[in-house]
Amino acid sequence: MSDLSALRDETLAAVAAASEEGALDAVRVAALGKKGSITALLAMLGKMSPDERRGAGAAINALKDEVTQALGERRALLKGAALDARLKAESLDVTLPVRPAGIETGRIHPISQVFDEVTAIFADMGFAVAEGPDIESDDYNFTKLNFPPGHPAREMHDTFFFAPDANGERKLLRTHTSPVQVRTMLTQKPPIRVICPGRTYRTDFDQTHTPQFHQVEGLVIDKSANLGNLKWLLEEFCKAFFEVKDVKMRFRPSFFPFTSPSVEVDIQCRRRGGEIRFGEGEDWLEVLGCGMVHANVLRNCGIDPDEYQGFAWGMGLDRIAMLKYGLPDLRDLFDGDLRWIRHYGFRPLEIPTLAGGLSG
Ligand code: 2NL
Repeated sequence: MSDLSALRDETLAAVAAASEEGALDAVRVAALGKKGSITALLAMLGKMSPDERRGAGAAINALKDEVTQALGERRALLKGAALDARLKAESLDVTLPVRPAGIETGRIHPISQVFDEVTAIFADMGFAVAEGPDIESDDYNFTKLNFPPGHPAREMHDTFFFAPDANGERKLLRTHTSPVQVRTMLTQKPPIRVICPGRTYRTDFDQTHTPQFHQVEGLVIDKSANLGNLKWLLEEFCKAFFEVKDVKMRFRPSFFPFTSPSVEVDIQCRRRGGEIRFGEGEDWLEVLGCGMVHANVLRNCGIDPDEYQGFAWGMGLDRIAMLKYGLPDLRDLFDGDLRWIRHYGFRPLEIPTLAGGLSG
């Protein structure tokens, strides 16, 4: 029994000496683990006579209980001490200013803002938004749109072509968003009312052109869609977009392969210094092109021109963004300069709606 009392003193001393939970666990394993000293004593009970077992069993079990309890108490103590130490070390200065979140410092690019504004205006008039791929076939970008074979616009002029594939097909970067309308006509039955905003590409780079730019086109196909409807629609659009009560617009005859008749649209403005005002003045500013969809285009896209007719329009977003927000240089739109976006960008939560105001 003196063995037992030595083991008791030794084990309890080890428990008391353990200074962190890992060390305490090592003491537990050494005493009560599979190969522990107390476990070994308990295993010996099986080999004793019933008399011996009665005396020794009680003493060994009492030792086991005492050690188990000591371990539990020591563990609770160490846990508390560890928490106290962490709380001391990780003190937090709650008086420091809060770091601003991305939602406050991030900015919406003026092009994205104008996309959202244009979408809000046409959505309000019942238009859906359609999108398509930037890489297009010659067929959807040109042929279906009534560009005659050998037409200069489809040759190297202005178009980024890819190398021909195994079938000899030459893909390209769309030069306008019209192929999206082609896809819409091929897959949907009239009446159709869509706008197609997106990226477009032409091999042009100077003060007023970037090789990648942005367009919004619109398309209406119905039994009686006519130029009068188109005029009204564009007037409503310009008033809403430029946020003026009244605009004077001028419709000039023009040419596009995919419309007939074709029209270019100017709006009246006054330029003073670097500033432009719409709805007054004596200058004219070209804002978009439009027309009645050419019968060949309707036919090419599976629509019977004897039953349906339609109108379409297209405008450069970069240009109307510059006009509306007084952006001095087109190339700034594509530079990714943080100082510029902080000045000209829009707050993420001020989403344009007709009811709430477009530009806040
Ligand atoms: C401009 C002129 C225009 C269209 C685009 C179009 C599309 C189809 C059929 C007929 Cl699928 N027309 N789009 C029509 C007239 C003008 O864009 O100056 N854009 C910047």
